[in-house]
Amino acid sequence: MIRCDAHMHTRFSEDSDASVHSMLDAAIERGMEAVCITDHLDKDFPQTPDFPAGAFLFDLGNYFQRLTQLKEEYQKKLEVRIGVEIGLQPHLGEYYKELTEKYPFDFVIGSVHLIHGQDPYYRGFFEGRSDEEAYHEAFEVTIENLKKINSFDSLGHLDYVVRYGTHQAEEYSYRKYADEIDEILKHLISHGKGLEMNMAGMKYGLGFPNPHPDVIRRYRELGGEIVTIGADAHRPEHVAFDFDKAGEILISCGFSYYAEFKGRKPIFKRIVP
Ligand code: HSO
Ligand code: ZN
Ligand code: ZN
Ligand code: ZN
Repeated sequence: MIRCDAHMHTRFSEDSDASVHSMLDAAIERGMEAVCITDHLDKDFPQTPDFPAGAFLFDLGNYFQRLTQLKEEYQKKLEVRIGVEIGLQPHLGEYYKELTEKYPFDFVIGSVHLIHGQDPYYRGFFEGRSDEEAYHEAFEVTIENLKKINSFDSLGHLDYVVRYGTHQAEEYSYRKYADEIDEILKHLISHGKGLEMNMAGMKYGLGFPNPHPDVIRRYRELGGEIVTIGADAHRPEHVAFDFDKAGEILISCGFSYYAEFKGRKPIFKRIVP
C-alpha cells in the first residue's frame, strides 16, 4: 500500500478552489499517513482562455505561515509536508534557484506545462501540429529545461502532453520517443533526480499514469532509484486517486520501494503489495 500522496493542489493554486482542510481530510479518509502539498508556481505563465497573463503565482510567505499552522493542527492524524510544483521554462533557472533556496520546502516537483510558451491543456497547442510532432516537441523542450534548471527533486508527469493529444496515446509509446525519453531519464539519473508517477493520467482516460509504465521501467533499467507518487488532485475526491493500483504498477516496473521527500531528501518506503 502507498501511504503518502506527494502531489496535490489547494486554493493557493490558480486552478483549484479546494480548501487545504478539505484536501487533508480526504487524505485521512483514504488512509494516507502523509501528504505533501505542492501548489502551482508557474512563473511567466501566458494569458489563456481561463486566466490572465501572470497567473499561477502566490505569496509563499503566507503559504508557509498557513501550512505550518495546519501541519501542527493535523500532527496526530496526518503528516503534512510543504512542497511546491514549479513550472519549468528554460529562462527561469536563476529565478527558481533563488526561490527554492529562500524557503524551507520538503519537496519540489519540476513540471513542464509550457511548450514554447503554450500549455497543451488548451486545444490551441494542437492546431497545426500532429500529436507526433507535439510529443517530440514536448520532450525536446523537457531536455532543454533540464539542462537549464536544477532546483527540483522529481520530474512531474513526464508525458503530460499525451493527456491532451487529439488521439491521446494512439501515437504514443516509449519506443517511438525512446531517443528523447532516454536522454531525459539519463539526465535525471546522473543528477540524482527522481521521476514522478502521476496518477492523474488514470483519470484522464489514458488508462496509465504519467509517465507510461514502460518509461518508469526504463528509468529503473538505466539505474534510476527515486520514484515519487502523487495523484495531482485539485479537488478532495481525487486525493490518492487509484492508489490501490499504484503499488502494483511500480512493482511491475521493477521497483520494491518508492520515495517520499522530506526536507528535500528522499526517504525510501517498501511497497507492501
Ligand atoms: N496546470 C494544470 C493544467 C492547466 N492549465 C489548467 C491551465 N489550467 C495541470 O495541473
Ligand atoms: Zn493544475
Ligand atoms: Zn503539473
Ligand atoms: Zn500538479
